[in-house]
Amino acid sequence: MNFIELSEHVLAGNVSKVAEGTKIMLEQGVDPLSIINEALIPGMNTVGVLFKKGDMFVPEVMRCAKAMSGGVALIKPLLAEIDIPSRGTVIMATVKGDLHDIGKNLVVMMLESQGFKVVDLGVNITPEQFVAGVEKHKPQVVGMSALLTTTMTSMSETIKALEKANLREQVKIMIGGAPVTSAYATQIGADGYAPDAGSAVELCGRFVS
Ligand code: B12
Repeated sequence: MNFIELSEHVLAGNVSKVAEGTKIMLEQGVDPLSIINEALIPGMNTVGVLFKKGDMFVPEVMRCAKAMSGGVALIKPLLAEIDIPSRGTVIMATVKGDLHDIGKNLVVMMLESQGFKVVDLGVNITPEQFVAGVEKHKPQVVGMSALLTTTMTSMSETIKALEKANLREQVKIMIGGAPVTSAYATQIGADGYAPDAGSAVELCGRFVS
C-alpha cells in the first residue's frame, strides 16, 4: 500500500479499503500525519474537483467523505499520542434554518486533520447558540456554513449577536457554503470567506498565525 493507492481508494469511496489501507500503512510504520496529508486529503481534494466539474454527485461525495473519515478516525488517536500542539480552536456550525451539513463536515474534518481543535455545534444553530458556544469554548475562529439563500441572512444576525454580547473582537469569523461569496463576507462584516475545505484551512491558518 502506498499514498497513491490509498488516495485512489478515497476517490473510489471504498470505505473498507481505506480503513484496511490506512491500517496497513500504519503497520508499515508510515508517519500518521503524512498518511492524512499525502493520501487521504489529496484523495478528497480530487473528489472536490470532480464534484465541482459535475463529474461526481452528492451520494458519491458522501461515500468518499465517509471513507476518508474512517481513515482519519484510525489515525486520530495516534496524533493525540504524538501530542501535536493545537493550532487553535474553531467553532463550526450550519446557521439557523439550514440543515445542510456535508460541506461543513468536510471543513471540520480538514481542520481537524490539520491540527485545529474543532467544536462542531451542528446544524440549525441560532445566533444565541453561537454566542453561548463562543462564551463556553473561547475559540479563535468561528465558522458559519449556509447552503440556502434564505439562511445566509442568519450569518449577519449571528455577527450582530456576537457584537451585542461584546464577543466580536475576540474571534475571527469565516463563512462559506455554495451561495456565499467573498463580497457577502465583506458586506456583513465577516473576516473572510473560503470556497472549499482546503481554502478554509488556509484561511484559519492565516487567522491564527
Ligand atoms: C445534499 C443537498 C441536500 C440534502 C442535505 C443533506 C445534508 N446532510 O447536508 C437535503 C436533501 C436534506 C437537502 C434539503 C434541502 N435543500 Co438542498 N441541496 C443539497 C445539494 C444537492 C448538495 C449540497 C452539498 O452537500 N454539496 C456538497 C458539499 C461538499 O459542498 P458545499 O456544501 O458547498 O461545501 C463546500 C464549500 O461550500 C465550503 N463550505 C461549506 N460550508 C463552509 C463553511 C465555512 C466556514 C467555510 C469557510 C467553507 C464552507 O467547503 C465545503 C467543502 O469543500 C445542493 C445542490 C448544490 N449543488 O449545492 C442542494 C441545495 C443547496 N438545496 C436546496 C434546497 C432548496 C433545499 C430544500 C429547501 C429543499 C426542500 N424544498 O425541502 C431543503 C432545505 C432543508 C433545510 N432547511 O436546510 C437548493 C438551495 C437553493 C438556494 N439557492 O437557496 C440547492 C442549491 C439545490 C437547488 N439547485 O435547488 N438538500
